[in-house]
Amino acid sequence: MSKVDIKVVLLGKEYSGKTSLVERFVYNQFVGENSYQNTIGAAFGAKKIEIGGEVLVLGLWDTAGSERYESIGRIYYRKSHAAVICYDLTDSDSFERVKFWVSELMKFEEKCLLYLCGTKKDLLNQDCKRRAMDYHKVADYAYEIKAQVFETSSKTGEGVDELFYKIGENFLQHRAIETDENKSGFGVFSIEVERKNECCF
Ligand SMILES: Nc1nc2c(ncn2[C@@H]2O[C@H](COP(=O)(O)OP(=O)(O)OP(=O)(O)O)[C@@H](O)[C@H]2O)c(=O)[nH]1
Ligand SMILES: [Mg+2]
Repeated sequence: MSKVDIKVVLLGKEYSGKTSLVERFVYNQFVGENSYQNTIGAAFGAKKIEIGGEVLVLGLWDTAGSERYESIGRIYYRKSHAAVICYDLTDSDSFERVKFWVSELMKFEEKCLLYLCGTKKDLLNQDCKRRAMDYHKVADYAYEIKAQVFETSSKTGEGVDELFYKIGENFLQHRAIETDENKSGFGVFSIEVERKNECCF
């Protein structure tokens, strides 16, 4: 595999589904709810994607969610183009951890684009009462911090490609704007965050 074009870090509470998200995207597999193995330190996966005829390599740094490894998370988010901050849609505590990583990134890695990812959507499809995080509340918070929101299931694959292809598209938009800035000598990059009207339960 050629060099990494887009550095993506996955952050979030332990058990929030980061490794499963990477496994679904990179290998198109889901090992199963009964075989949880917490990540120790961090793991790496990579995948080529094609957008508008251009091939890009996404490098995915899957960090350990356990607070024991917090300082390691910090090493991995440095110089990331994008951070996917995961929370479990059935666990409201996991969203508290999202806020922690958002404030870290906003302080120390201003250029990193933020993607909030609600995981385990299939569990809500089975039983909508299990939703612990209201989509609209998350969307309002995301709007404030200029992040984008996705809801995914690594079990069924729902929303997973959509998330990573969006990261690829935003990277290309960013690069195009930076090239223009170099020509004109000024300009500030930002991604226009849309407010999606998703159905919530
Ligand atoms: N039903 C369902 N279970 C999921 C999904 N994603 C992850 N899980 C399960 O949730 C548990 C934790 O998933 P992991 O992907 O290992 O979580 P993690 O965030 O990498 O955890 P740490 O490495 O400890 O930080 C595992 O039992 C997974 O099988 C999903 O989309 N649907
Ligand atoms: Mg893991």
